[in-house]
Amino acid sequence: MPTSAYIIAKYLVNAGVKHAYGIPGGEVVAIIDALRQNGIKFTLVKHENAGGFMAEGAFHASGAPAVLVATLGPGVANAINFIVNAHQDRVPVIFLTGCVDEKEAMSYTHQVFDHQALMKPITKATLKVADGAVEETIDKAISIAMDEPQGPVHVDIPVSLATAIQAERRPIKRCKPQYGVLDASTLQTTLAQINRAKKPIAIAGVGVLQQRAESQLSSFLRTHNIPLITTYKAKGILPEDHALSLGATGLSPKSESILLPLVEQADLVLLFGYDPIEMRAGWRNVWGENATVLEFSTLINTHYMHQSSHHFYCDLKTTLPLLQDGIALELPWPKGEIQTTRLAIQEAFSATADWGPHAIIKTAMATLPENTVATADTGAHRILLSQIWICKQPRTLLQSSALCTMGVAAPMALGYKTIIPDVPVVAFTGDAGMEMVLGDLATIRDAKLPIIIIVFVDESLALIEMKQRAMKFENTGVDFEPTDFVSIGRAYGFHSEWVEDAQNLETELNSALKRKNTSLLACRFSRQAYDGTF
Ligand SMILES: Cc1ncc(C[n+]2csc(CCOP(=O)(O)OP(=O)(O)O)c2C)c(N)n1
Repeated sequence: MPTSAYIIAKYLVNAGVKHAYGIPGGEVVAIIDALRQNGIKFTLVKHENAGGFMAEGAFHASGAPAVLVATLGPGVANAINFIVNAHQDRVPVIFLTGCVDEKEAMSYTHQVFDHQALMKPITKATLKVADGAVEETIDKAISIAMDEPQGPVHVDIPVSLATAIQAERRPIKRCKPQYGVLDASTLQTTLAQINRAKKPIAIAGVGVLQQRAESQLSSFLRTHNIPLITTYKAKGILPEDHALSLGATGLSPKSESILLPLVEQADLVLLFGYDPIEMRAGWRNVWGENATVLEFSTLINTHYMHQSSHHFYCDLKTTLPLLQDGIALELPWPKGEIQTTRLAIQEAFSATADWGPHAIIKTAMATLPENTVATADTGAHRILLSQIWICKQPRTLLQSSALCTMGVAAPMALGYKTIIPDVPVVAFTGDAGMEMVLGDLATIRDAKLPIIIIVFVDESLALIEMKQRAMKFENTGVDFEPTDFVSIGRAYGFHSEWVEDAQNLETELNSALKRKNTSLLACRFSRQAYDGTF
């Protein structure tokens, strides 16, 4: 007869989970052992937050929900930032925590607080496992996490229930809901609306990835010559060097100044899985008053960032092929506006100096193989990177683009590499973001997997410093003393070097690709090097 913990682990295995991350405490040892018994590898991390981002990296590589385990009290509290990120960035997470038994909590207070009250506003659901309903609890948790929009679900497991034997029951088989498809008359109206367009534009977001509908969208756009803008998460749905790709946007004022005027001119805006949580305020109600806006997504519009003419709550994989025939657009944007816009973007983001953030990104892009998967941290480096890093495939640049938290790049890179070790994985991080997660360099060491970490060393919170300067404030709380990243990297057994020119970076990257251990390349440049770049 299985224990509750065993049943939980079994359901996770059935959902495709192979790895879990976290830090044990006495209250979760039974859960960790049940994971082990079911073949789920548990990785000990140094901070629950970083562990969460490793789990997220594993999700991007596998499609199975991310699993983070934390002990009661401080373990739960340490994971908050990751959980909020998963909520905003639409990452399916099962957050397993231990808690004291209800009877115990009546007269015992050490480390005890109300986990569920803390979790309620930052998760899709917070569940406490109930005796006799373990299957329902864990199956519900997985379903809620994986249903769109995907997100985190917290599962609190009372200590004595984890080891309690549960009666054998028939496994639950939830019927996955099928979204509606366009009926014949709606389809005709939609095709007619699309056919009337002279200046159509498509915008795609994370929903396309959640539905794994990128190839259907790409062939729809190619068939009808419709140009595409993506959010940062949806980069690569069309190869970004394709003539119809207008690249990605979200946090760069420069890119907005070029793209927003184009979108304002569009007479047809097609939104595919577009979630404006990644966008700046300039994208609020940007389309022209007379534009037809057709939205295809499963995101209920409670955000009010925009309104559409029709919102189809539908399955993209089955809907998009319906739009493949019956559309015959004359050459859209006949005055060459798309080509002009592409050139303007290229011009706006062209190199300004032989060395600096721009040269680092361009050199990495030219040197690393095409199948490289990159992660980016948060800060000035990330905005520039998201604008100029060309993704030819989706899910090849991973980042926190809704919550925009720091300390994600190196952990996420490790999580991804754990699932797909053959793919080169590079983490781009600012120096402050790196220092936020230094402890988890030890987890990277222990994993014995070769990732490449590129640190943008400018001894500055560059993004905030730029904003501070633009507001004519004095530099306060944004500059810091030099850190010897190379010695730190070497202390963890990595190959670590200072890099101060593009040629050397190319050489180091080529060697890093052949190495069996992690490489940390500390790319040093002067402060204020991002001025005018994005
Ligand atoms: C956890 C967290 N704390 C603070 C911020 C605010 N913030 C955004 S960017 C940034 C600067 C990051 O500095 P660094 O990692 O050196 O990157 P850079 O901007 O220099 O590229 C800060 C502090 C944040 N987004 N996340």
